Amino acid sequence: MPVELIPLPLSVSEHSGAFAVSADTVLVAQGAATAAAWLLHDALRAGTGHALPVVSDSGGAPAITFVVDEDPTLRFPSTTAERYRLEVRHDGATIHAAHPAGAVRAVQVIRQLLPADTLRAAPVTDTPVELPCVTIEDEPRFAWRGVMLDVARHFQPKEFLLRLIDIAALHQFNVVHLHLTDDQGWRLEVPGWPKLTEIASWRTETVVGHARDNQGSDGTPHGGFYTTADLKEVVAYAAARQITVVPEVDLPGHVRAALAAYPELGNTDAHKPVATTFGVFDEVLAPTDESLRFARDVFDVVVDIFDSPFIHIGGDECPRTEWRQSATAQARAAELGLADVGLLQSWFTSQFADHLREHGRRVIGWDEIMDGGAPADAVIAVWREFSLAAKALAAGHDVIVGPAEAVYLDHYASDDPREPLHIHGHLPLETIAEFEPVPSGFAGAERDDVEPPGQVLGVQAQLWSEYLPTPKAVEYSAFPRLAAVADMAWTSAENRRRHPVTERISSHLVRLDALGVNYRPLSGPHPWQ
Ligand code: TNX
Repeated sequence: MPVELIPLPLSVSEHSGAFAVSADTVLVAQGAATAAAWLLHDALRAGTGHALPVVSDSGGAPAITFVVDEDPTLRFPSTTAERYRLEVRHDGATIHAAHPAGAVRAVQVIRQLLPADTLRAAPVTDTPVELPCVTIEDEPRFAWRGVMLDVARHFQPKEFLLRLIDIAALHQFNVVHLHLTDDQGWRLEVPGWPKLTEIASWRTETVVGHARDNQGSDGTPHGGFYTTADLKEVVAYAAARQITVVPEVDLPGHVRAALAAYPELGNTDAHKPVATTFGVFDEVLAPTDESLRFARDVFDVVVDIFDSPFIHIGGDECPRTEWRQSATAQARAAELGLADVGLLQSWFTSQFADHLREHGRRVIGWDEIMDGGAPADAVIAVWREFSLAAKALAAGHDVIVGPAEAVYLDHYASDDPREPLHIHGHLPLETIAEFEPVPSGFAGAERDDVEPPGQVLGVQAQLWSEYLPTPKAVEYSAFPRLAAVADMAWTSAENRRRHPVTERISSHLVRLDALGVNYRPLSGPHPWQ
């Protein structure tokens, strides 16, 4: 059987035969290689029941050997840090990498090379599992391979975040972006601002409609938040898999939940509850010192919890309506010398970027932060339409490509009327499989690391959760389409053309089955979600 991997490595040479992984196999690793060996240990213990020892010397036993010759100049995000070579022979396997990240990527490939049943938590088996003999030389096309989960519209249990991280790791993603705040909920604790978790994390009704459709709600309360300890656990779990958790606090728009807790941060005297419908609301932060103090307190706790070099400040869909109607906002704009109150968003973005820069972090914002100008070091997360990627690159920004037309997994997977309720149009797997994320005219813009600026850092899928109330619903929307995004993000353009992901997807479903993923069948929608 030819090896069918998702994503597809740069080069795979298949040899005859296999290495039999049994209870006698040892995992050899030292120093920087040890973490990857333990990751494989955990995977094999779950899948075979055997707890293979991690040792510094095989003592002649059949071994999977990890060698990490660390190059200290490598840093995230960088494609070179994730480079690895995997060689499987009849008598053992060896992994070579120059950074622990590369060794962890090799572990994920081993998980895919083993029989899919090994991904299932299984009782102890005395039958060895076969790792086919191969030589793989690999490195990702893009340094940023992300998946965003919106935990604001619907709160998801911490256990599901861990599960999603593990499944993302199997697909060689290296970023999990958590959209932690929005109009319908606030999901983290901030010292000094207790009402965020007492009030802003909860809504009294579950949303079933869309603001644009004027639909109502069914009256069921919904909400939740992660404790600081929960989030630190999520960050550590991801770090063990060489995944960075990128937090997003969406400001200055999409703040109805925060304003329900602290109405004094808003522009009007209206005290509205946490939103129970979806859409774009007029309520935004007032451009005051108190709002800046709030944002600084929030970002201070965010940088304490998350070690990501990038912090997402949101910045999408921020209507100017309230600023135009507010004398205070107009006075502030005049005092700042802004030609128009609309430029207050740019002012907010620069304030956040300055503050985060003091913490050694860079801001990411949705593409609207370019309107009126964004700080030169801001990364633009392109979502409204792909053409904005070229615009952002031309302006010298680093770019994360995540447009609705190519990677919005909250859209319908097909136009079949039996698809469960989703948002907007439909995005079939084939469209994702064919999408080329580097805009024409910018060929080669993905090859390097963070320097120089003006590059495509990578690709990111979004899972907005207006209509994804449960882990099962998230999995249904995410899979198998997320596997096609993984291939777009990792696999070289040439390999994608020669071996389309659509030809490898059926064999991959066996892996998703073993993991118990509630994926949408290729043949059409489930009658359930
Ligand atoms: C637009 S994408 C939004 C989200 C919605 C999404 C639904 C973006 C930055 N803003 O608030 O959830 O559409 O597809």
